[in-house]
Amino acid sequence: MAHAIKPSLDILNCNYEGVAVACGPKGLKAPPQFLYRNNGDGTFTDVSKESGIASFRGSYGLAAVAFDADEDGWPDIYVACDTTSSSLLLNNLDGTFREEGLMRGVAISPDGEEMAGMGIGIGEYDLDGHLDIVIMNQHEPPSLLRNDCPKENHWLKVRLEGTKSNRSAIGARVLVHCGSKVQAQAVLSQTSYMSSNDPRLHFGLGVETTADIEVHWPSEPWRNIPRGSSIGLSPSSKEMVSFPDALLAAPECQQVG
Ligand SMILES: [Ca+2]
Ligand SMILES: [Ca+2]
Repeated sequence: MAHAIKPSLDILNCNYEGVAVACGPKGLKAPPQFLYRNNGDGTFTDVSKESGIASFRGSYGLAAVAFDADEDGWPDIYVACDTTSSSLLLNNLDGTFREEGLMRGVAISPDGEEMAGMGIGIGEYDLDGHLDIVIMNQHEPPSLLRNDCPKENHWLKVRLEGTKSNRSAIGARVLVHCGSKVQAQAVLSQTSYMSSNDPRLHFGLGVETTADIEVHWPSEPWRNIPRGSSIGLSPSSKEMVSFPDALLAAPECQQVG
């Protein structure tokens, strides 16, 4: 902040309707971005440098959402930035990321303007199987970005409906075992700044055609959910799975919700 522009009526972005205020993002030093890896024991490790995330500089990142943009089975990250180009960080499958926002058409407006991206919502508006993006922009209409994913990777959607847990299944966590990997997603009421994702969870499977689904419902103690409560699937390629939690209760699981 020592080098930040001071409030002034004479400087753009430093006054509001004739009153000198703290300057907007322009003029402030663009901060680095961070990625923390979950250690699985309640702690996190800062992997910003080795993942390449820390090298993406020059933008005012405001909201970030992880989703599998190309359905290769590896999560990517979209970052909506304030007054600067937004970023799409694609997963290199080795713990690092590359930035392809401009190349993929999600960095700036169709007019070539940098937007003030705030909240992000990921979901499906056209049901073509590819996750689309809605961005809430400040002082501008929202942007709807259709995903024209060219690859024929397989995917799986999971829609949960609670009967003992809450009906929207908020708080449920889904693990998809596919090939040698495990993907984890949770049903949340919000996923970004004043925004939320499609409640249907979307998992990219890459070339895999089978998957096991393991659901941890909020009404069940985690320790009582055995691996055997998973449902094994053999989707031909792309499949929507919809089921209530009652179908997933293994006999030895005692529902408490
Ligand atoms: Ca991906
Ligand atoms: Ca779509």
